[in-house]
Amino acid sequence: MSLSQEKTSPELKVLGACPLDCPDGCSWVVTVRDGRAVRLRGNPDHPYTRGALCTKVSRWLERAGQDDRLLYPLRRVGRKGEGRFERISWDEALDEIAARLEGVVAEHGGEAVWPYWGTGTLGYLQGLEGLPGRRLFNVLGASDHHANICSSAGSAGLKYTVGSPAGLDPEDLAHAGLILLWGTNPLTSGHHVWKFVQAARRNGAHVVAIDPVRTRSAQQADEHLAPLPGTDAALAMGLLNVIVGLGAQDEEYLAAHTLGWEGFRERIAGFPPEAVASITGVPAERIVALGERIARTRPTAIRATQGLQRHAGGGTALRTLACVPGVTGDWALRGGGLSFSTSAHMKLDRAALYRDDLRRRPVRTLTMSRIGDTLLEAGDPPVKALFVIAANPVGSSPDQERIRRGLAREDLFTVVLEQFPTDTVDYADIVLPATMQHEHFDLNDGYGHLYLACNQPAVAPPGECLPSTETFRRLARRMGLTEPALFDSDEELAEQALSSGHPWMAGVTLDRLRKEGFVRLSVPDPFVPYAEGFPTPSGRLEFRSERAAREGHDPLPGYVPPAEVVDPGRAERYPLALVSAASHHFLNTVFGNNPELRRRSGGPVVRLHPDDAAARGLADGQRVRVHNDRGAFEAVLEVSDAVRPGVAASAKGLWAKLSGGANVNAVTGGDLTDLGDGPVFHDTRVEVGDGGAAAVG
Ligand SMILES: Nc1nc2c(c(=O)[nH]1)N[C@H]1C(S)=C(S)[C@@H](COP(=O)(O)OP(=O)(O)OC[C@H]3O[C@@H](n4cnc5c(=O)[nH]c(N)nc54)[C@H](O)[C@@H]3O)O[C@H]1N2
Ligand SMILES: Nc1nc2c(c(=O)[nH]1)N[C@H]1C(S)=C(S)[C@@H](COP(=O)(O)OP(=O)(O)OC[C@H]3O[C@@H](n4cnc5c(=O)[nH]c(N)nc54)[C@H](O)[C@@H]3O)O[C@H]1N2
Ligand code: SF4
Ligand SMILES: [Mo]
Repeated sequence: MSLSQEKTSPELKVLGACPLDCPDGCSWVVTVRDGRAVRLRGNPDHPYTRGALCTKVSRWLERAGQDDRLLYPLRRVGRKGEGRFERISWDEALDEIAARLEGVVAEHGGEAVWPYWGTGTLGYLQGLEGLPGRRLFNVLGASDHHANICSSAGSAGLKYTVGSPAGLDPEDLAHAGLILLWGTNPLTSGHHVWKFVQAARRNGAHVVAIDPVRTRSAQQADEHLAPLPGTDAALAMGLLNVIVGLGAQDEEYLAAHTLGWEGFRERIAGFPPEAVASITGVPAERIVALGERIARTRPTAIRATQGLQRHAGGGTALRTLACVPGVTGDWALRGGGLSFSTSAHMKLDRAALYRDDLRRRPVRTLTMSRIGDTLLEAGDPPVKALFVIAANPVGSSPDQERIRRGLAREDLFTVVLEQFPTDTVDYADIVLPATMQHEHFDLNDGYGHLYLACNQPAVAPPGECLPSTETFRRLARRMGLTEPALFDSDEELAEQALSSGHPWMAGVTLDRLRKEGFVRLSVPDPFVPYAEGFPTPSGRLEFRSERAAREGHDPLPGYVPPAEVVDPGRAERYPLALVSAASHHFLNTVFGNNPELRRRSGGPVVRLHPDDAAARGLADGQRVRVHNDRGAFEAVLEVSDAVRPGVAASAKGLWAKLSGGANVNAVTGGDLTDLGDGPVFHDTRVEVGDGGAAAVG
C-alpha cells in the first residue's frame, strides 16, 4: 500500500476494558487502522479511570505482539516441565482432549476432572468463575473449583459483620474526613483511587497508611504505622479500646443498627493500648493518637484490600476492621465505612451464566491454592485431568516445588489455555492458544468501582487463537454433547448475565453498553450502601454473628494471630517474616515475560531493614538466597529502612524460569486462613543468606 493510501485509510476507535485482576477495571479505546490495533489508550470519559492506564497495561499492544505469544495448538513432545512442544491442528487437539476426557470420566468419574481457572481475565465471559468452560464441566460432573487465591478470607469475614464483601463506593473516599489505607498499596495495585484520596485531602482529610512496609502509598500518606504482619485485628481492637475509653461510640447507632454490642464491648476492654503495642509493635502512644483521631473525625473511611487478609487470621481481620465504623456509626455517612471490593454490588445474573443446575449431582470442591497437595494426594477419585484456564499455578500458587511435582505426574492429563508459554504451560500435554482482550468480546467491571463495561473485539485474533468461550463450544461439539446451553453465543451469554432484573441493573443494557462503553449501576445517589440496613440475617451490623457460631467460628470478632509469623519454633529457624505483595511492574504473573517491565522491576529483589542486613553481614546490591524448609529463590538484596525490622519484603509476579528456576512462591506455604479458606502468602517465615555467585535473572 502506498503512503497516501495509508494516510487516508479510516481509523476506527473501539471501546474496551482492561480485563486484568485489578480493582480499577479501566475503560480503554483501541485505535484500529487497516485491521491492525495501532494504539491503546485509557478512555478519558470514564469517571473512575479518566483516561489513565498503568505502567503495565500501557504496554498491552507490545505484549500482544511479543515473539513468545502462543498462536497455535501444541502437543507436548518432551518430558513434563521441559516445555518442548510440536504444533498440531485444532482438530487434532480437540480430538485428543475429547478422547482423554471421555476416558477419564468413564474410568474415574467426572470428579476426576479439575477445571482450574484463575484470574488472568476477570471478564464475565472469558474468565471469571471459569465461565467459558463452566457449563461443559457441569455437564461432565467435574469437581468444583474454589478460586480462593485472592480475596476469599476477607469476603468471608465481611460477610459475618456486614453481610457482604461489598462496602462503600471508592469514589466516596472523597467525602471522608480520615482515610485509613490499611494493608493496601493503591499507588501500585490500583492507582485510580488515589484521586479520590487526594480530593478528600483537599477538604482537610488526614491519610494514614498501615503497612509493615513504607510503600509508595505510605510515603504519600500523612502518617504511617508499621505493624507486625498479621496483627491488624489486634490494632483495630486497640483503636476501639481508645474510642470506647473516650465514650465516643455512637450509642444511638449502636442501639438501632447493630447486634451484640455488649459482648463485643467486653472483648474490646481486653485490648488496652499497651497490650496491643506489644502484639503489633506499634507504639502505644501512636495507637492512642489514632484512636483519638477516629473518635473526633467523621466519617472515617477504611480502604482495606487484599494484602492484610493473606494471613492465618485474615478472615477475622476484615471481620473486625468492619466493626470500627459500626462503633462510631460511620457506616451511616457518605464516605464512611469500609471498602474492600465492589464485586458484590454488581447484580449480574451469575446463576444464569454459570448454569450449575446442569450438574446431575453434587460434586466435591477442590481448592485453588492447594493444587500441589491435591495433585499429590491419593484423592477419591484422584485428579486425572486438569484444565488450566487463565491461571498460572506454578508462578502464582503457594508451595511451588510441590506444584511442580504434582504437575509432573505422568498419569495426569493437563490442558492449558494460554496466551504465553508460562511456567505452567511447560507441564501441559496440550496447549490451546487464547485470544487477548482486544481480540474478543466480554463484559468487565473490576472490583473497585460501580461501572460495568462492554469490551468489543477490535481486531481479528492472530494465528489460530480462539476466545475461550469458542474453544469450549467446539470441545462440547467434538464430545457429541447436545445440551443447548453449551452452545450459546457470546452475545446470548451477555444478555443472560444482564437480565437479573435487579433494580441496580435498570438501564444497564447491552445496547447501551455497546454504544457508551460503560454504564454506572443504577444505585441510589448518594450511595450509602447500608443506610437502609445490612444484608445480614438480622438486617443489622452483627458484632455477634449466630451464623458464624453455627459455622463453627467465634460468635464475636476479635484477633486471630498469624500462624508462621508468631510461631516461636519457626521464628528461631527462619527469623524474618516475608511479605510478597503486588509488584509495580507486573499484574500477578501477567507481563512477567515482558522484557522492558522485567528490566524496570530489577528482577527478583528482597528488601531488609539495615539492622537485619547488618546482623547477617549482608550488603545492599548483593545476591542473596531467600529460603525455608519449602524451598528457596534467588534475589538481589536492597537494604532499606522502608521495611520494618524483622520483615523481608519481596514481590509476586516474576516468572520462575526467567528468575533462576524459582520465584517467591517457592517459600510460601499452602495453609488456609481462619475464615473463607484463603491462602496465607504474607504469613511466611524465611531466612536470607549469601546467594554466592548464582545468576539471578
Ligand atoms: N501493579 C500491580 N497491581 C495489582 C496486582 C499486581 O500484581 N501488580 N495484583 C492485583 C491483585 S490480583 C490484587 S488481589 C490486588 C492486591 O493488592 P493489595 O490489596 O494492595 O495487596 P498486596 O499487594 O498483597 O498487599 C498490599 C500491602 O499490604 C501489606 N501487607 C502485607 N501483610 C500485611 C499485614 O498483615 N498487615 C498490613 N497492614 N499490611 C500488610 C503489604 O506490605 C503491601 O504493601 O492488587 C491488584 N493490583
Ligand atoms: N507470593 C504471592 N503469590 C501470590 C499473591 C501474593 O500476594 N503473593 N497473590 C495472589 C493473587 S491475589 C492472585 S489473584 C493470584 C493470581 O494467580 P493466577 O490466577 O494463577 O493468575 P496469573 O499468575 O496472573 O496467571 C494468569 C494467566 O492467565 C493468562 N490469561 C490472561 N488472559 C487470558 C484469557 O483471556 N484467556 C486465557 N485462557 N488466559 C488468559 C495470562 O497469560 C496468565 O499467564 O496470585 C496469587 N499469588
Ligand atoms: S491493570 Fe488496573 S490500572 Fe492497569 S489498566 Fe488494568 S485496570 Fe487499569
Ligand atoms: Mo488477586
